Amino acid sequence: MSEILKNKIAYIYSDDLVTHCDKLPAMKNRASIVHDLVRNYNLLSQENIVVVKPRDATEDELKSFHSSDYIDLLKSLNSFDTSLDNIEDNHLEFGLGYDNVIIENVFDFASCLVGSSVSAARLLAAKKCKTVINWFGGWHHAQRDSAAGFCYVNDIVIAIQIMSKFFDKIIYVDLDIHHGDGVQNAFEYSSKILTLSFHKYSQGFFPNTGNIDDIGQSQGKYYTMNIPLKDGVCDKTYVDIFNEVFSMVIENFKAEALVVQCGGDGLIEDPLGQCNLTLKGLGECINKILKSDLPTLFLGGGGYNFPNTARLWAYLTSLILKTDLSNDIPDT
Ligand code: V1S
Ligand code: CA
Ligand code: ZN
Repeated sequence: MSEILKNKIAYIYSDDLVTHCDKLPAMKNRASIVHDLVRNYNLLSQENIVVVKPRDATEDELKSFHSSDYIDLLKSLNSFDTSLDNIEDNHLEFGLGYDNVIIENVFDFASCLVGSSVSAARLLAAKKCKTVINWFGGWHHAQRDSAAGFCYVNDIVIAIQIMSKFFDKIIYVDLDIHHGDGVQNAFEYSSKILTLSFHKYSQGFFPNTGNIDDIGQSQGKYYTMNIPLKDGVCDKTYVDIFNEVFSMVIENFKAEALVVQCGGDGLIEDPLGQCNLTLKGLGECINKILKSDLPTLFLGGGGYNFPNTARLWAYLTSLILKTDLSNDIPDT
């Protein structure tokens, strides 16, 4: 296995993973659109990529971050009849309501989703691959005992926990236009995991956290970084700030690995983000990250203009593979 993967970039994919993600109410069919575009640009037949089928996460892996109460509730709701309107107060307490309605087979979804990023993290930890892409992961809002902001479980935290057993220091970079609150909260007491989120920070914008003064706690003080941005932020501002901050962090923190959440909701025409980033701007950030030449896990995240999100992730895949996208645009 390791010989086959040597020097290759792993692309995490399974039919089950896409089928589960396609059913998410806020992102209906987005996973298929993304995967179809990546595949039809022939990116998966490049010689330096290998498609890896992930395994499901175990209950212990889910509970390595989430509380037993929360995971046991998801398990008990696995065969919940979603056609009946019988939401209980208990469900709302665990964040299962407005943004995170109870979906069919919610526990199976959670194990499949977390399993995708756990599998990715294990490839990096075992040094089988230096770069892994999982566009179906990146659910940064889920908290220890609740769902939040379309995120049912936090695959990112669980992947970082696994990687941190093998890499002494890790930088988590969150390019999604929302604040990466769930990941920040999980590591705010740690000096080994530096979290860095770029996000829109304006009155009423979800999740309303990520002030520049939030810098971590206790031993983790100065290892939480927040870059709040104004409504409508454009490439020039975003990329200039990113370049300056990322260079400074790379020079001073001496990380051994990176985890990058590449949410596409900062792109122009995104109905939730309402900002003005382009593929070129986010691509420049990714190129800068690639220059650091560290083991890296690239994840998806938000992105509510589905065709544009698919364009972004197909383009980022081409940058990671160091190949040009064909001028023949696939029908998909
Ligand atoms: N912005 C926004 C938004 N839109 C929705 C939404 C829309 C239609 C629905 F049928 C259900 C929900 N929810 C929100 C935000 C959550 C945004 C999550 C972003 C996720 C990510 O891209 O970062 C990563 C995947 N939720 C809210 O604004 C929460 C409320 C605060 C709004 C008001 N209501 C009444 C309570 C919850
Ligand atoms: Ca962010
Ligand atoms: Zn987002």
